[in-house]
Amino acid sequence: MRILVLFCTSKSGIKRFFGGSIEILDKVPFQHAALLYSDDRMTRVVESIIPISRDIAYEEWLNHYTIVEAYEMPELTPSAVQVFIKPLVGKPYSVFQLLLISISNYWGHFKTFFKTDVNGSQTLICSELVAEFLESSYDVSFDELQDFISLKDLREKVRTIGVKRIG
Ligand SMILES: [Ca+2]
Repeated sequence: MRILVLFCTSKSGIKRFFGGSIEILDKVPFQHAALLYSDDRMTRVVESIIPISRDIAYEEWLNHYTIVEAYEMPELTPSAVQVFIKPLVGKPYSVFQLLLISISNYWGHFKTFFKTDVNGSQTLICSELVAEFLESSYDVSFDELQDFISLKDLREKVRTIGVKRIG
């Protein structure tokens, strides 16, 4: 299956407002990350959003977002995709993690107080969902604790294994 990591902005005003603050804090030109998987029969997107993460048709997803950058990752077998995606769907969103990442963007030392994950895979944010998929599917690992992986961290890692298709 084809796998793409999508970096995007929201088409809705209120989300743009909140997303905009994330964008400034993270110093990246987008607010959200999602995972696209596709074969001859379908194209779907998995993403962590408020209130819970979901798996939706790409056409429907496009009603809500504009893609800023997209990176194609190495292909995976359909069974691998299903195994890795399933545990990431239906997980609550963690606004608390956004707060933690925002604080650490201003004060890097803040992160060193945390020796273990705050909530791990129990609750997610968008960058964390994609990062977790990449770690389980490819031979990559992030230096950050899972709960502190920002959009900026995610893009740096995606660029090392993916090929840019959009942006
Ligand atoms: Ca988490």
